Amino acid sequence: MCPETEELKKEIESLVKKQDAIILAHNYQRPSVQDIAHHVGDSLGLSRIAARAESEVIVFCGVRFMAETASILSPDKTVLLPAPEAGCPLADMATAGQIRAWRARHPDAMVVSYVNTTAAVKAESDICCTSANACLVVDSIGDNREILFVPDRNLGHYVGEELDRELTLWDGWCPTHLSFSPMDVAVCRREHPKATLMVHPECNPRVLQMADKVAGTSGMVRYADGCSSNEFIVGTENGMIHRLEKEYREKKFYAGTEHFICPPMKLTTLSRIRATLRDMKPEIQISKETEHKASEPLKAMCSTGT
Ligand code: CIZ
Repeated sequence: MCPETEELKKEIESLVKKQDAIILAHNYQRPSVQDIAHHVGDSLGLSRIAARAESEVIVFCGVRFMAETASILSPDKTVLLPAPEAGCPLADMATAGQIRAWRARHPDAMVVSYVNTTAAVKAESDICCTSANACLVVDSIGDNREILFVPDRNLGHYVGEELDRELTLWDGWCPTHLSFSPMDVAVCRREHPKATLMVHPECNPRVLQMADKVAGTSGMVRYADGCSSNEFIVGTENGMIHRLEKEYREKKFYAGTEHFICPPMKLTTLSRIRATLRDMKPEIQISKETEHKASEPLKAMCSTGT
């Protein structure tokens, strides 16, 4: 490690103590950020850790909707987002006004929103889900209710296929996951014939059909642990490879494609974390009304036992 990075890490450590903070990093963050974090995980797992933590200050290294979720679940804590411009293109494909209008056209339907939504969209939803629990959440809703699933059409399509149930899908997608094509799968399979292919449900349905395992990031960590295979092709953002390599040193992990990069996820750097802790900003601010309304679908999700 270069002396500058070493110095930065020391400064961050001492600021963490001074501010009584905890650093949470999403699985898609840069390796250097994952390495200084107290916890690395998926967005909901990290938000739950934030809510249980004794620290009053949460530095959330991820994109905005994730820090918002942490703030909604920890309304009395200070949640800081080192890269405030880090949006999520998928989350930004649905606005609260659009969801209100959609619901008005389907007055008897339930709105299920993937956690990759803004707080304002969550506030218009009945129940949230993650990539890990989407099937369980949808299955908890009576068969006679129409379901409006927002915003990821591929995750919604996957859930519909798994449950043999028709869902009305919002036409949103993750550009990073869609960049992994069936052709990339064919190339990886040729290069790593012994590897097991794990893919994220936000990928193209044709890619999902070619996979050995479909899972969100927390599911991939568990699957790599339990699976007898020693080699894996990782069909999600490349930050995940660092997490998996650290956890299972004896196994090999290959990127599905070198294009598997979410640019907003890479905006967080060690120097921005230092500045965030030093200045105690930028802080996530959500109006009390939105916070309250957005907490309801998150609570509804938790009450399904997932
Ligand atoms: O919710 C998350 O953390 C995301 C974006 C992905 C996943 O599958 O964990």
